[in-house]
Amino acid sequence: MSSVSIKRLDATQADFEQQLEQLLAWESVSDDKVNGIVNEVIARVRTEGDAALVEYTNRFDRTSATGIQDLELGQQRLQQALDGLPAEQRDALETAAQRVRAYHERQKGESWRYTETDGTMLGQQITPMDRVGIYVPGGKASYPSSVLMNALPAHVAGVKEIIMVVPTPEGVVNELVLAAAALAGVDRVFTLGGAQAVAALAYGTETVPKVDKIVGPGNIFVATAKRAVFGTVGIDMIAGPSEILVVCDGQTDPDWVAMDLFSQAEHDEDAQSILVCPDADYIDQVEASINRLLPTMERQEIIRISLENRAALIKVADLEQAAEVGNRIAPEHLELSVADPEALLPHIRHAGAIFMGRYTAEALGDYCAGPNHVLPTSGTARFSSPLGVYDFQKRSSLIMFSADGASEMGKVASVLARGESLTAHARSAEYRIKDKA
Ligand code: HSO
Ligand code: ZN
Repeated sequence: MSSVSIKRLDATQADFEQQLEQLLAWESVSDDKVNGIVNEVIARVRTEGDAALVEYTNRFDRTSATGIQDLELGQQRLQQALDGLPAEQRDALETAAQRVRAYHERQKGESWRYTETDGTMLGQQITPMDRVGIYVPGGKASYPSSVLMNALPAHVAGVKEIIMVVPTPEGVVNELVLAAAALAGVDRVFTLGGAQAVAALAYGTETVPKVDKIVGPGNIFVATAKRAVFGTVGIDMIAGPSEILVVCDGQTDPDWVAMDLFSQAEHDEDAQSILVCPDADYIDQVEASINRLLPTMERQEIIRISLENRAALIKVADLEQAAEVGNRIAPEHLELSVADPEALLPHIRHAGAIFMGRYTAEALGDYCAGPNHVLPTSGTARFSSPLGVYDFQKRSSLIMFSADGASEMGKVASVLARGESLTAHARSAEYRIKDKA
């Protein structure tokens, strides 16, 4: 088997920035043909409801549902999936769920208020969304861990009803996905997928309830449909391919680092794995590990394509420069595989999740550390955050004026309203001014 050819970059060279830009170039495709199909599917689900869902599902997922009742799995079925798991899998899933729940409990927003000296009260009230939809992909990217990561924060936020949709091509259901749904407090599950599932959640049908927000990853049809219904409902981010950036001081076992790079490369051919290190000899060692270990990997074809297309081994002057490169990339996952991660942490500004120290394999974060594995990708960690409880809560402002407060602020509002030529605003405020001159 030929050795893997991985790009080498050197951050101390003048053309580094240009090379980095090329390496990071990634565009989420928007396709006219896909847009056309998705718009038609959405329109038909809106007008024909359940009947369109049954027809599309039978056509696209090659099922033979006779009515919408064949496309819903009840709580009993979820419980049966959980009860049917081998003890080892059930224990692992329960441990993961418990840790993810505990971590997210700490994210719950607190309502607050304060009172001014004249008795005026101001504040902010936090409330959960009423109902959310979780899209779970079918086929190769159907991850039970993602069911936990999407549903548990909604549950912790206090969302009243969580609706899950998951396509079951040829009618094949994933027992672990159903078991995870049972553990995470999902209320209803429909075996729907694609744009038709997104449309059903966004607009509601006779049977599928309309939700307030849709989260969860999906293929290009799902992503396009989510974009199309945004505004009618809220959506989470549109996720790009998985990424890992390992910053290493050259002292970690190179096999560990090679496997950490594989762990995200195995997700798909477009995933991006990058090593940044000040030690050129160590980079050679990791490359040797990659070449030795790759033939032992079940998903070696995917890993090879991902590494050859999008991976890089980057030499830097020192760890501080490694942190700078990390900030420039703003990766989904950043491993600080160094002796003193705390010392490096203050230099890190942009990353979805930061894995500190040699023992902290990113894979632990994917399953059971506790923090969410739904993270900003493609450099969006510059301005966005992991999925969390706060994505399922809203804030309402609270304002209660005392008579004195209304009088004082009435004067201010009146002046500003007249400046905007909005006389009703001005007079509404002025009615409440005491001792009008
Ligand atoms: N690493 C993925 C999540 C995942 N990994 C699920 C394994 N299962 C998010 O980038
Ligand atoms: Zn992963």
